[in-house]
Amino acid sequence: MSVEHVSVSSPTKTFDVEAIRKQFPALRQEVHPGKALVYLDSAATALKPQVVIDAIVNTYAVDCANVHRAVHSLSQRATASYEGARESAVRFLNAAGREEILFTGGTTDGLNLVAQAFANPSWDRALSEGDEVVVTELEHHSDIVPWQLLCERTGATLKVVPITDEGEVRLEDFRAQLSAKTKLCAFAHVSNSLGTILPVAEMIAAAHEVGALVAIDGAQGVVHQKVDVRALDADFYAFSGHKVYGPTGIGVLYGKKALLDAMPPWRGGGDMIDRVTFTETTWNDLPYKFEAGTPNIAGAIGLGAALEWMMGVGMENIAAHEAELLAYGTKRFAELEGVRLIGTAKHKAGVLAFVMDGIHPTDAGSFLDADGIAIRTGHHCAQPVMDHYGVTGTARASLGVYNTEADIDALIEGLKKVQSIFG
Ligand code: 7TS
Repeated sequence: MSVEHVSVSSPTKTFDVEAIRKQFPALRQEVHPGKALVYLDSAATALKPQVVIDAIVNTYAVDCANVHRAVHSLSQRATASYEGARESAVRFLNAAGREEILFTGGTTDGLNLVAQAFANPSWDRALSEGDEVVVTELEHHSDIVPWQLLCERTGATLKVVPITDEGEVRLEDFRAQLSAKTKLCAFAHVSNSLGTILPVAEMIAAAHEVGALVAIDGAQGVVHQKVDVRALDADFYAFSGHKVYGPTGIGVLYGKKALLDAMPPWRGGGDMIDRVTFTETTWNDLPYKFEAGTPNIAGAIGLGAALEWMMGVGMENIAAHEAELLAYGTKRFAELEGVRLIGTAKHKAGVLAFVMDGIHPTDAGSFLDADGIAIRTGHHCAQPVMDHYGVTGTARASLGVYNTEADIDALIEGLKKVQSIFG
């Protein structure tokens, strides 16, 4: 339903944010009497357009059946929608085909799937003592801890690329950690705590030069710009449905077909097998080898609707709109005395993280909430980033496609009010 409401007459202009906003029912609420919602927490989870909600409701209300199992019409329809969602993800990422798109529980789940494979000695890429895994200092915990667990299990060593004080990852610092020992590199496309856009194409090429494979944490990467996994030459690319205007509990792991073919499955169960006997069990074809059990059917269908919705709005339009807002927000923050932006990389996506002199981020967040303004405060699951800046947490406003300059103005006025309360 939604895309025809969006007037897009050229790649970057006549993007109608008011028409977009009308499609998000959550934006119609007052959080407190007289306080309309100003939602600036999309990096944690994005609001959902009606078209996504409708797709989920329809799955449970009408096409309520298991997939890949029955000949009856409901199951056929559910299966067609579920596999249609996979096709949407193929186009969204420009994957080579449906075998390369695995439905997962989200980014965390996808990265753990990759980590499990590298810990499994039945894969010839499995790690062992002396091997190295390279991550960066700005990773989300879900792109740190799976690799720590992997190293613990295999005897491999975790190496960390430091960030600069602007929150950038410099290519020469990344290269300095690479050697013939490097078997796997894992890094974010976009940092959730700083907004930094990493030079992923160059980093992937450098990792490949030493023969390492690369897993990209794309949780924030797919939100703000068009991602082409083949142009990037990513080996694995994980993202979550709930950050791309889709449901929670669903995500995608892209993997190159040749790698997924060779990788052992992680979870055993229904759907992932070809033939089961007590002497030998063989695996189903891709992508099902990695999708054991009844999947999150409504989640996948909702995610498919979300990806179609984003592509309908136009990734270029989304990127241009958010870049304008980020520039506006950065300029307005400069007006505030005693407020320091954390994360000032040259290439940045829609995150404005900050600390305030003498005011705890949680206090700032609570006072803003009283005015209906939703931001996130805390360590943002990136404690090493907080350690880098010597803070326990920050306040973070993060942008989505539905945000406006008025939202930024409300935030700035709200922060001025907080400052006046704290004297
Ligand atoms: N990687 C990055 C860069 C993220 O931003 C997040 C979630 C994850 C991984 C994990 O995603 P999940 O869907 O599997 O949980 N980031 C945030 C955030 O910034 N605030 O809340 C969740």
